[in-house]
Amino acid sequence: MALQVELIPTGEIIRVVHPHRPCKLALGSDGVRVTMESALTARDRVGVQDFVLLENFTSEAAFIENLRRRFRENLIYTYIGPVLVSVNPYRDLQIYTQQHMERYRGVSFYKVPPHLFAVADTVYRALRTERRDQAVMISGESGAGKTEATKRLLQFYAETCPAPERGGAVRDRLLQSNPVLEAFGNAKTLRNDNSSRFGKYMDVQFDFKGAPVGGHILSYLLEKSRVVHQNHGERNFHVFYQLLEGGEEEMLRRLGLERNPQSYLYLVKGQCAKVSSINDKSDWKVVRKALTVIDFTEDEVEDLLSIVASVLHLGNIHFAADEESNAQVTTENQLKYLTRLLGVEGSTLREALTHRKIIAKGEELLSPLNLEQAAYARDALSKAVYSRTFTWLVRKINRSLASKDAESPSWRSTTVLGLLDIYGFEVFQHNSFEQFCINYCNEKLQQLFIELTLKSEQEEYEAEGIAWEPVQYFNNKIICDLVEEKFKGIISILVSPWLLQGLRLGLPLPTPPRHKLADQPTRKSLGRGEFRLLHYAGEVTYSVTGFLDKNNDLLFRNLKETMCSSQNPIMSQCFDRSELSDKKRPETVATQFKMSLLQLVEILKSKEPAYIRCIKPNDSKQPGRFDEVLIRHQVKYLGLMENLRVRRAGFAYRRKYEAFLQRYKSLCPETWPTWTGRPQDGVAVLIRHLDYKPEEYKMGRTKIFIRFPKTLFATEDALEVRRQSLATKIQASWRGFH
Ligand code: AOV
Ligand code: MG
Repeated sequence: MALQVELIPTGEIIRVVHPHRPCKLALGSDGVRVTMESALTARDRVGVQDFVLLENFTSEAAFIENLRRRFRENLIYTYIGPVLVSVNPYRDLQIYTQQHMERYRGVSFYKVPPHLFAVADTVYRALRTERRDQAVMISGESGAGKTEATKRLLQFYAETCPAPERGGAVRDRLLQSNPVLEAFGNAKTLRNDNSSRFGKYMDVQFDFKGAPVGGHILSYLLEKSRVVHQNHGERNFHVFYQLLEGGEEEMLRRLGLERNPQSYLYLVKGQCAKVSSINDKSDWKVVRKALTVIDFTEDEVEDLLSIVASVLHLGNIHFAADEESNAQVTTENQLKYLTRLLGVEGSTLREALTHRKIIAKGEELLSPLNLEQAAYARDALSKAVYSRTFTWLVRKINRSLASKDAESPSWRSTTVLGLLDIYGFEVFQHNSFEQFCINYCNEKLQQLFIELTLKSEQEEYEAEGIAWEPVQYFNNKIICDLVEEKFKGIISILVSPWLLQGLRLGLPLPTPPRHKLADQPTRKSLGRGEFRLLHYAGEVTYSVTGFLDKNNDLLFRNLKETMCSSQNPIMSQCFDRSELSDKKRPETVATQFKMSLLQLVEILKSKEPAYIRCIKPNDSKQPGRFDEVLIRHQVKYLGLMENLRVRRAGFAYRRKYEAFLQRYKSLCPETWPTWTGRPQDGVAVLIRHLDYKPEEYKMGRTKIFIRFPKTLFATEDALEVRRQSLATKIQASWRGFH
């Protein structure tokens, strides 16, 4: 067989990479005299599967190189201790099959290569054995793979957990809630063809036997401005395109819709109704089936789609100015459909779209709107209708997911496993209120990650009686404070009168103090009406145009009244009359968001955390491309190097005495084949036999801590040698036998 070698000069040494058995050769100075030094292990080819085992753990270059090697071999998962780092492969690697689930199910984390399912299984087993609630926090920027990971986790639990005694349908409902929520809450953006435009936290409830018996979803701030406007290259929410592409003729006729998305103003602003990676028609089939699984009756489906269609009709409502410059509706056909689909009086809706009702001194006054105001009112209505329907949808799904045993005593014995999948950090050319909220949310979760990982490491060292060496960590609390602090924070000043004044004049907001951050893009000077935040993940310049409107989220009173009178059962649940009599000024969007995030943080803190840190390998959504600059930036801002330093804090490796002994006991005659004493004493005997030096390790209360990777590697190599010699002996005895 011809030997193919690839020569990579690295200083004095030339590496010869054999496709099957890599080996390292030293080149002599007097010609081609080569001496084989030693066989390279798989480590040189595919990197280490836990970053804590990197020789040079403080080197970012070594970190990236390890990621690169693994990515090249399609190994997208690597650990930092218990934290899973995942690089989006942008291709189907066939690594989530039934066989993979079997392989990882019930198997110790460290016995199998890193995988999402290993985390899934570890979390599940902790939930069962310790009976503590768990939370898997998945983070990373837009397009890094959070939503995919969440879906795979759910799939793992649905397929590997035992079936509940009754209410087995809950597994299907858990899975099927996804396509529905994605249809209504995801959209194509420039960063991701299936970008989540809402935050999602999902609890899966398990009974005492470990069977999934229910679920509950919390959703966070849907980006509703997308309903009426999309930037170039982006789309509206998937459901609109799905309905037009996949809906039956008969249904579209009832809804008064045409198939072509180009007919709808709300669908063409981004000029990319068609996306090559998306099949709206087949996605629609999935969504339609899923609606049935999550308990939608035919009538409810019809009511829901009537609302989706109404939004499209609303977008096509045109106005013309009469001689007094007051807006008049000119699109009678649209109005006719709206009247029918929403179940409202035509004249009421017409009046509400063109007038504003003001109540002064107990008297109702109707003030006509000009063209601009009418368009504003129409868009505000579309946004309100859509976003409230989304909230309704989440409630409806929650009713379907609710454990049917909720009233029974066994309910109290359930444990929950939370999955957090939010919208990732994003920066566009133009960043507005939506990006401000999304990035603030990411900032908050990053802070939680820092707090919790540091805390748990510290606690482990203390529990094991090992001295803790403090590690410097970048703390982004300063940015969270800047956004959310009472009175002084940006969210508070968004409702302050002086700011209103400032924004109208286009004055910039105060810029926060600079702090150490990852590679910053070139700074451009701030324009009028702009402010800049130095987020943990990079610098973002926000434009304040529209900030206040979006924050105040105003819907004129007569539009609310009209919707309260709707005969569409979903609409009438979305618009409640009590809202009309409420005198109190409603909380602004950002304030509500802040409160819901604070609650989310409390929920997460009350559970045992697990982390998945997703990395996006390139900006072109392509497989196989490892864009080093982009990746280095993410490694930096996700705090992965610091995470690694904290994890190492002096020790590369730690393992429970039982597990360590079990793995290596064959290397010492005194512990092989069985050790009957305390595992800790067995480990002491074993490492004495292996000649560990005192500075190489420490014995904690339940675990051995090993300082350098090379100590562990030497032990691993010894194990490999023993295995091979054993295999040779077995072969020889077989030969003898024959
Ligand atoms: P995100 O949730 O992190 O972005 P997604 O999970 O939607 O990102 O991933 C974006 C796309 O990358 C997916 O649609 C897949 O095509 C691909 N992808 C991600 N993970 C994998 C994987 N493990 N294997 C194969 N392909 C994958 V955002 O919601 O925009 O923050 O807001
Ligand atoms: Mg997502």
